[in-house]
Amino acid sequence: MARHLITSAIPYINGIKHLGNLIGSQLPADLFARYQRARGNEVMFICATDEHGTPAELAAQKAGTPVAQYCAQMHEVQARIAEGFGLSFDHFGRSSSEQNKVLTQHFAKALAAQGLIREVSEKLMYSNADGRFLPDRYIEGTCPNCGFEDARGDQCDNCTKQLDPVDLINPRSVISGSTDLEMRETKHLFLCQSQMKDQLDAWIDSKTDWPVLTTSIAKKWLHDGDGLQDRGITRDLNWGVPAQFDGAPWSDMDGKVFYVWFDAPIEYIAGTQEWADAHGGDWERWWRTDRGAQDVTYTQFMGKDNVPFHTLSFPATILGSNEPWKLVDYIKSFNYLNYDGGQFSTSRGRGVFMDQALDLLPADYWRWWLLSHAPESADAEFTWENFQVSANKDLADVLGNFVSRITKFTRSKFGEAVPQGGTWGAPEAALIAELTTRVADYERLMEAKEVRKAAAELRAIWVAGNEYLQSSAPWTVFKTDPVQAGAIARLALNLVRVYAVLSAPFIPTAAKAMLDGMQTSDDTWPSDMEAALNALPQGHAFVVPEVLFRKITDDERDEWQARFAGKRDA
Ligand code: B3M
Ligand code: ZN
Repeated sequence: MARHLITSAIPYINGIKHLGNLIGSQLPADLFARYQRARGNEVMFICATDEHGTPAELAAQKAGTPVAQYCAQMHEVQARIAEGFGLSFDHFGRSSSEQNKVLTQHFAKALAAQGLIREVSEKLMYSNADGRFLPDRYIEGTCPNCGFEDARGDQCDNCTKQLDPVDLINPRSVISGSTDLEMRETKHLFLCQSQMKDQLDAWIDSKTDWPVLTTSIAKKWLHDGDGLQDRGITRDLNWGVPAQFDGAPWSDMDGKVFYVWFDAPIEYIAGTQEWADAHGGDWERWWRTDRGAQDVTYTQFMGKDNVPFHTLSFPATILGSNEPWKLVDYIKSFNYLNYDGGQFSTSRGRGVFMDQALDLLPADYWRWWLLSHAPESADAEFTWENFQVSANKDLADVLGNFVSRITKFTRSKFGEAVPQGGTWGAPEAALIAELTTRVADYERLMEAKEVRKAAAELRAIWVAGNEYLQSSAPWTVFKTDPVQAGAIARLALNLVRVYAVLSAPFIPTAAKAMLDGMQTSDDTWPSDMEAALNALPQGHAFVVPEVLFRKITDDERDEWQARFAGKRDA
């Protein structure tokens, strides 16, 4: 039994995420976690809310709620929505946890012990209009690398280059828009990443199986321009992990906290500790290579904007500590999902957000469309036409129709039990051969985290069953040879169970309904197709499930398209 540690990038606490965020990390991570569990492997699937930093502080201020209370409430909101989407985290943690505070301070200390922390007195941007130092994300200006005018102080969203606010041309405060900014002296801790450049470079080079999207971003940042710079890992803020603590190897850091991007990935580990503390489990066997984690395969999922932090910054923390922590084995990254000819926009209410999606349709519709159109090789686009066609064809016409047709036919001719008698011949052998090949391919694609291609293969597996049913036409055969019609129905009913098992990582709710309909809890993976198609024996009782997927009407499509177009859209 293999052991899989799986993490999704942890969503910021402020606000509810849109479908583009969902397909960029949490949903594909869930697909992989569900698949590995279905294969009988041991899985630890961790996600959390990313609660520190200015975005949380400002959102709380805007909501008129103390920041700790705001985070607690928003965590509950996000946890509920995640549950609604069937995201099967073993633990959905919080980066503001005590565990993460202790661990973040531990890492800072360990890095200092390795000579990798420098204390730097530097001048930072102070906004006179706002009466505060401006964190990186609250300064915008023109990117010195590509000329993009809305680059943030920490990163350019256009060329993905990590930035320092001082690099920006014509900087302005995001809070007030003020350009009355001045540089003021303040002391901060710097992580000496530059000393680790060669080590990180060699490590990235060794990852020949990683997606090009992941390695190209990492390489670009390692080698473009100034390369890997030392980075400030503290900020002048109140909300966060305090940079001054008992046993800290520095002083005068009161009133400062660690940078949110320093503590956020550490929450992957701390989240596992939170899980262990809640369940009495052992977190070290997932994270400490001196405690069993050398046998773990660790896969991370994230959008492309998060890649530099996961290929360079977080590994610098892990490697730099010189302690036996588990490093990531595979980083699966995603391009962006656009919305109907533009971008999702939180401020303009453009596009579908996670809570709204669940109000419209059950999670499986969204899961199927998003995963089967995952932005892997390029950016992808959500359109309502495409969503409607995909749901109506794949889910209603192909899968749903197969299940409803065979269960209703059998009930009407044989009653609600798997028919007896009859034998399988050449058409059945051909179907079994095709399914065997396709399932092997599906397994290969799922292992490779080729999300879109795996979805296409699953769809082909559904189509194969439909075509078999169509061409073997038990409703016609029944008129002359009822026993043979029963043999066909027996295979097709067993195929409903097989489809439930194979489809569960994509559409868990429908898969459950299919198993319930077949009145079985046997979710054995169909490694031997012939055996799998005999799992439900002759005489086994079933019931006709409710309609699995209703069709989306043209009126609904048009109404939704108008509703989510964005309030201030021209
Ligand atoms: N919260 C950014 C995001 O939600 C950030 C990810 C942290 S992963 C450690 O896209
Ligand atoms: Zn740029």
